[in-house]
Amino acid sequence: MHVRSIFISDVHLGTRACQADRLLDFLRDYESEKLFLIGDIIDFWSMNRGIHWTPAQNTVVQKVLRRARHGQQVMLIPGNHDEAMREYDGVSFGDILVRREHIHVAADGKRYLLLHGDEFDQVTRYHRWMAVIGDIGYNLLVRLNASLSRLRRLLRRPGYWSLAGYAKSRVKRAVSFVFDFEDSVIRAVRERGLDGVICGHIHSAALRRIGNLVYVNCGDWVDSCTAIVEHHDGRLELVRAWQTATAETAVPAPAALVAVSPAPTLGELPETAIACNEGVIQG
Ligand SMILES: [Mn+2]
Repeated sequence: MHVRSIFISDVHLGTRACQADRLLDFLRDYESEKLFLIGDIIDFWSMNRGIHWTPAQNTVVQKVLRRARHGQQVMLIPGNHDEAMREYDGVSFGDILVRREHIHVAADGKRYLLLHGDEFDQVTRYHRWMAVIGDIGYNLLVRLNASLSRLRRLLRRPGYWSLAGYAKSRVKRAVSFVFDFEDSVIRAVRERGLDGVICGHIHSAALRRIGNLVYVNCGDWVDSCTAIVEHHDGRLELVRAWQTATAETAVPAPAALVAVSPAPTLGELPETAIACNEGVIQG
């Protein structure tokens, strides 16, 4: 498929978690005029602790360089895991332009702020709890807690300490973290008079209207394997690579794709968050 632009973030090359094969499949399926790499592409942070570099990750780099060489506009907006690159704002490396942030004008004239997003993150560490502890995890914790209480009685420790309660407070902070993040990003975009934002960082793909603005998050390539594409008419679409890989052979393609127009309205929460609210967070 040929699209106008591709937006990807949080690839985390150099780590074991990086799903380079999935990304290669996606890049094979989607050709574009412009390619925007929106941060945490190479994970220098974790590479300090040890490098996990596979042939597939090498191929990702080669494919990106090749696109730039063949006249595609390729831009790298560094994230917090590749923040060393931020010193090179405005510098081109092998036809890849590095920018701190960028205003992308879509084919329909809409103006989107492109930035990684860690600038708006107050509590980076907590959001992973959201993925780790769903309601299944919560039930598990409750059971684990029963054994823990027995142990505490055995050790004659006074009082009652709830592991699940502790985790619950953490999840609560995680969920509010995601919405705080979106709120502050959207506020910044509104102040600048733009139509929307395309960011990454929180590993939570999204494409929805918030008021009169569009909030777009590219997701990641360590877990969800998602990207945003802009069609030639300016329409944005969230592509989930897990589904596009099979779309050609078996499943009808449109089911895998979510377009911007029927996106949920302001106030509606993503399903995961609703599940969290019902299952876990009850005060
Ligand atoms: Mn990040």
